[in-house]
Amino acid sequence: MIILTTTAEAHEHSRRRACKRVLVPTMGALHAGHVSLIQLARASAGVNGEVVVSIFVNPLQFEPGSDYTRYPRPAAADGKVCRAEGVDLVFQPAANEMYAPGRSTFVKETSLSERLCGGSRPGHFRGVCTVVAKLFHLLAPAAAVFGEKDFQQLAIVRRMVRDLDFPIEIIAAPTIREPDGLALSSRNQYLNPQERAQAPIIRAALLEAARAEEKLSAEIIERVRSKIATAPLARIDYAEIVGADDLQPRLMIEPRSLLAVAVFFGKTRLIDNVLL
Ligand code: PAJ
Repeated sequence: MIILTTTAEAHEHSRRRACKRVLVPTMGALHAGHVSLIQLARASAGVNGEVVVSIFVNPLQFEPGSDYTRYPRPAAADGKVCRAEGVDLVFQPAANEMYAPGRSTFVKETSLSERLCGGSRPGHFRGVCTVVAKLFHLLAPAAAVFGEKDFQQLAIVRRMVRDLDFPIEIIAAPTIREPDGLALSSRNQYLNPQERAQAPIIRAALLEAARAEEKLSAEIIERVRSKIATAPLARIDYAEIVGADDLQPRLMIEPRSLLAVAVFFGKTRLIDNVLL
């Protein structure tokens, strides 16, 4: 396994290799969700292809005062996971390697980014698009894998790829969960035992909504809100029903309606979604 840490090396490597390269962008603290993405990347790249994992805690997508400094960075454990999964190349740059001082160019998607997580985390998706565009340039993959847990991120990356003509196939990966339904996330380790015990209410509420007979979005959302409210430590950031492709609100449940929620447990914000 090759480990590269500078943008110059990444450019040089991308120019030299001709096989099918598939990228899995991550912020590290790798868990079984990330592993499932790596395995999809291998399936897409084939045995002769190259699976690349980027590990970079991107300062640009963290709002001021959030968890950027305390975000977990278990470099040795992440290296082990990548080796065990047969990853060919890890790109793990330092923050000052990716961002020159005085940077003034960003990539901003201006429609899908406005609602949901974009509403509560202004600037977040501009940071995501900017770093993903840079990774696409640096590593020049034929395909890249993104998780459906971050459904809005996936939709925005697809839009960016279309709008800016990146010759890159975007592969969507299903959400991997704990046995009790909680979606795996690097942030789950922030939860204290009481919060962790209550967090599966999110998935339970989404599944109940998916089974419900109601056709009016407002009624379904009310159901979700009252179910989540039964967990005393939960505080809802948003619960919305949108079209899965345009991420615009839907008054009625239609084919490809997406129910997306963000819920705080203490300072930890968890997201999840389900197609209705
Ligand atoms: P990170 O949170 O590390 O997630 C990396 C990838 O793993 C994303 O595509 C995410 O959707 C996926 N993922 C996370 N949890 C998952 C789960 N439980 N099941 C399946 N996939 C899961 O998302 C980011 O990093 C960053 O925003 C990034 C795209 C790397 C840009 O900085």
